Amino acid sequence: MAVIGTAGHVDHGKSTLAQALTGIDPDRLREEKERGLTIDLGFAWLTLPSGRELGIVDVPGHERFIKNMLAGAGGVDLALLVVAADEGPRPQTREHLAILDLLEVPSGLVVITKCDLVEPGYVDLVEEELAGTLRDSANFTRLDAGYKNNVIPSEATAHIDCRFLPGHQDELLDTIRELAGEHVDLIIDQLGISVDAPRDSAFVASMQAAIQAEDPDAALLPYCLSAGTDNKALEALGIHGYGFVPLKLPADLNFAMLFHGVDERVPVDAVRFGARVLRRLLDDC
Ligand SMILES: Nc1nc2c(ncn2[C@@H]2O[C@H](COP(=O)(O)OP(=O)(O)OP(=O)(O)O)[C@@H](O)[C@H]2O)c(=O)[nH]1
Ligand SMILES: [Mg+2]
Repeated sequence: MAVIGTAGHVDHGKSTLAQALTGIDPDRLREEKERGLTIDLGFAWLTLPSGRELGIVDVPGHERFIKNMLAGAGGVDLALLVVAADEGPRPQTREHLAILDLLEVPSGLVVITKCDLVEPGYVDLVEEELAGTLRDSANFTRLDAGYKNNVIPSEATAHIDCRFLPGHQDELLDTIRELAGEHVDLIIDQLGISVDAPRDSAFVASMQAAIQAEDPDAALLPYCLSAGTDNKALEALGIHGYGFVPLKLPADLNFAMLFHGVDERVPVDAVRFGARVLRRLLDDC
């Protein structure tokens, strides 16, 4: 029997998804039902229309029960990484993903839950954020070949801008080498590190206070940014960069799609908001 495992941050809807798929409530302990929180592993199963049997191991998301999650994730054939649309990726989303990676779970997919709690269009933003957070990326940015119209070029060069998740450098380079094949030389002309800035610091608390003074509903969340290249150079000098660019953007502006694109722009009001927040942050430092 193939086994599917859930994974993801606390309260993002893992058990609800397992129940929706199977009709079986995986939270079997009384305390779990009373608290609405998974503590220990839960199990559910279903038979696919093809007759194939599937088992589901439902894991807790709360960081206190990470040991139980670890026990459940070993040996699953496919992981369902559950991310709630109203919160996006949170610390245990990344932690569980790292565990699945470590345990070499062979395949997985991301399930976005609680789509009913957000405005239409917002799910697209969550999807884009997830793509940058969960995957390495490689984009062709420059292609050069030839010097004359009627001469076949003896050489062609493609520049690839790669962004790898922390710890994924070798894997990404191996994949590119394999895809390039034996007739293409891979030359690394610039190699940056993946940096991870500390979250429990007075500076982060100041950022939180500065943004909440201008927008009381705002929450400061850590996330994995596929940009912020300058921070790599600063990290070498012992300076942590946070990519803190506070902009209060209209819900219907898909900024992620405009970022470093041909028509990159934000409303003037968003910049004014950001200037006010940064002023507060500077005053506090
Ligand atoms: N509106 C809405 N609520 C949802 C959805 N999925 C889950 N919920 C609610 O979110 C809460 C948490 O759901 P759970 O399934 O217990 O979350 P979980 O990821 O299993 O939580 P832990 O196991 O404790 O990490 C419950 O009150 C669910 O009813 C959804 O798609 N829409
Ligand atoms: Mg649960």
